[in-house]
Amino acid sequence: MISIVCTDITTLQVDAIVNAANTGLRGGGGVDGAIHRAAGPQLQEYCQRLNGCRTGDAKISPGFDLPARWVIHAVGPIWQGGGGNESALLAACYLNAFEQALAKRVKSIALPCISTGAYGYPKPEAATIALTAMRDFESHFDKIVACCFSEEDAGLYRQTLARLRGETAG
Ligand code: AR6
Repeated sequence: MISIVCTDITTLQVDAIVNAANTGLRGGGGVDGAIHRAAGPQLQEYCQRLNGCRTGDAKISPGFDLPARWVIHAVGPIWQGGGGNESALLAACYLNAFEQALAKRVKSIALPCISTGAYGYPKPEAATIALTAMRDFESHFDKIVACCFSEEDAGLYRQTLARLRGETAG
């Protein structure tokens, strides 16, 4: 089941939340900053030992002080106009985040709109990639939460999900 919510991802009671991280896993602004603040300093210490993460890939850590047991740090591409393989990298980032979750037997997972903040990915295209990946993995989880951070983003996600479902219906 995919549900679309508009909230702070750090508050969600799920097995794993996904972070929109950078290749150095150094923490930063946006959702990354919020996750590090809520998880506490142990998260930064743990991440320093993970040797970074390539764009399109994902690494997992404990959630420390978060309600979520795990944090999956996924690194989305920086938008460069579309000619830098960004769409494949964004799709890979969701796929690898789900693979990390499955390896830990995660049943409920929440994901932010990766790359659409500081990294500048156009939101409609990013929503299609994100929700296509969520649909591909839907049957492996009890619950997939698409965690938007504005009502506008949540509306776009609802519209996009309805369109994708319509395209495959019948
Ligand atoms: N809960 C859910 N979503 C959030 C939250 C939150 N607490 N805060 C922001 N968002 P961004 P990126 C949304 O910039 O574009 C960091 O510095 C936000 O509205 O967090 O992948 C990293 O360290 C947007 O829709 O991530 C990297 O350097 C979405 O999260 C870089 O930014 C992603 O925005 C990654 O950039």
